[in-house]
Amino acid sequence: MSRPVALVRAVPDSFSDCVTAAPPVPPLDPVVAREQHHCYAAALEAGGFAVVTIPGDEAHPDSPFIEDTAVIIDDAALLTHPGNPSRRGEVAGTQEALAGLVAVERMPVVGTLDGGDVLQVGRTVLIGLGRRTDQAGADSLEAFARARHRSVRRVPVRSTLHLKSGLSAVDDETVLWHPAACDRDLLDGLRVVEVPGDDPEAANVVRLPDGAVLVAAHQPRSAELVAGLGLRPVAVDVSEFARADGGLTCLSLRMRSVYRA
Ligand code: CIR
Repeated sequence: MSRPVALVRAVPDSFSDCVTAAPPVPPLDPVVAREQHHCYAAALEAGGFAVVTIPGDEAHPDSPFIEDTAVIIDDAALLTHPGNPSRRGEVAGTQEALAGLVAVERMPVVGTLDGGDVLQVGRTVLIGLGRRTDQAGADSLEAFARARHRSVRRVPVRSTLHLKSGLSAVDDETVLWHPAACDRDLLDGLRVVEVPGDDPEAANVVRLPDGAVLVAAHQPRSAELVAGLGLRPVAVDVSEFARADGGLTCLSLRMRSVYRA
């Protein structure tokens, strides 16, 4: 049986040197992260993805956050130019892994774009403008998305690292939204479920092909909201990645139109 592909990137020993807004105490532990990453990949697989794992990259501690390095629309990928210069070298590994799966395009090195700022809901692509993605980066993605008949909206990010740090989709029209991510008015036309509380990451979930929704175990609010929508939450512990400022979505590149046995 063929299933949509999800690409993940293994945790390197250097994971303890990830870029973080504040130094994590205690320091990040690559062994814990690796264990959690394994469970994350298993949950994607159980939910209907064919998971492809590429090796970790010791030179790039943040490389497990593979979502930031490419945006996939249909059967094509746009390689990004990440906003944090220390992460730009991650893109080569993603490029190599995607080569056999999708048509790959590279954006010009003017402007910055992180995949974590790109939310696809139905045929709409929301591009967050903030700490990691600028207008020139958004221009590249907009051209790529419009060529694939998507409508595009630019959304200033309020205070989260990425747009998706506080906004994600549970189906083709419904989003979980935390006010720290963006202005609610910019989500006009979508069904918006507000996530209460102090932690925007509770709004970061992953849709699984079988219809269930992956939620972070340390964010019980996500599971409640997802269940309230009549969907089945599947919890996975990604707390070590949260300490590195990452959420569930950033740990994989999901290709809904690319199938593999
Ligand atoms: C970074 O600061 O770039 C990483 N430590 C975390 C990236 C998380 N990515 C994401 O939310 N899309």
